[in-house]
Amino acid sequence: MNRTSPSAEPRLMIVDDDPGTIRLLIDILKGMGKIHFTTNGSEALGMARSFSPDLILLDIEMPETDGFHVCQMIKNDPAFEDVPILFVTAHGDVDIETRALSVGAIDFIPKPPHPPVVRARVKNYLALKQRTDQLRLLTTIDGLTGVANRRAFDAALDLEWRRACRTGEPLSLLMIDVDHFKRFNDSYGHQAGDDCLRAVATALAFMAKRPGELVARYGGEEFIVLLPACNQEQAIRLAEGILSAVSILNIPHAASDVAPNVTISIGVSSIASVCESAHAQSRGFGTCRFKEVCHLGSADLVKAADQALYTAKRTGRHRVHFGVE
Ligand code: GH3
Ligand code: MG
Ligand code: MG
Ligand code: MG
Repeated sequence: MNRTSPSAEPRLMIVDDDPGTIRLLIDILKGMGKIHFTTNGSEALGMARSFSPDLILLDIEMPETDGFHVCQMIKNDPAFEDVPILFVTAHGDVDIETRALSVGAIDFIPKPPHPPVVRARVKNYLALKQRTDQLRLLTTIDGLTGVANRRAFDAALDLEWRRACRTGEPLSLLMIDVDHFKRFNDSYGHQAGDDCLRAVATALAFMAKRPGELVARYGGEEFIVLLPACNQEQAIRLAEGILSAVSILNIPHAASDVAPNVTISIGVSSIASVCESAHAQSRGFGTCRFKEVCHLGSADLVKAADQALYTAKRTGRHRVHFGVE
């Protein structure tokens, strides 16, 4: 996702087939941020994905892929939903302006660019982008632990579930619950309980940090980890690693009958096995053959992880469990 921290240097991207205009814009924008540019419209989406711009200046008239098309491609990717795109154009034509706004542009910069106007517009839209990022952060991050919140998890899970159904890639989940946490609060106090949750969340985030992996606080003392492109065996292996990582935090828990320190239990689920038990057929190799009739949804993956967690608890805690029994 493209989210700038308030202190980060803004990233500006210029797409224009005319090197002269690019040079001029770079000169005008000097000191306002880090600039990447391309003269080729068809390279714009790839550059946006690798550079994560905070703002894009886009030429309309370009050979092959014109600005409208580039704008549409970029705006189709949810990662760039909040990134302002300003069209740089010599046209004052109402139809062109309407079309540009309808494909997702936020404003225009007239050609030839007038330096004070360009700087003022860019400054305003960068400020807007920064405020949007801060709001996004507030609505997607769990205030206590700093990991993603339930809402952010639900959105990411929905996206990854659909992607996995489309591509046949594996997808796994870890549902994690702190063992005897009520007793921990009762023994050490709620404040210490909060510190413990923060430490556990940090350990989880440290362990699951491959691109696309997401650690979220699912509720009270429960966390969930989304593992795209990760099969059952890999998920179980990571879960075992997470179990050890929390143990070696060595947070004393005298009231636990599991261990002298804080431990967790983990339920693991994987899309292949959820689909297999529903369709009595293996999937995960190539695209799903049951797409038309499938009644499964991402909630089934969560339910399977939850059931596995329940078994992990019932069979002694401080363990990883996969499957219902
Ligand atoms: P189990 O091993 O079966 O999971 O037992 P448990 O005691 O951990 O589970 P239970 O659901 O009985 O208790 C969960 C406790 O987590 C109760 C609640 O006070 C505590 N808790 C939930 N959210 C927070 C929080 O934000 N901070 C603190 N300090 N405690 C919390
Ligand atoms: Mg041009
Ligand atoms: Mg619980
Ligand atoms: Mg618990």
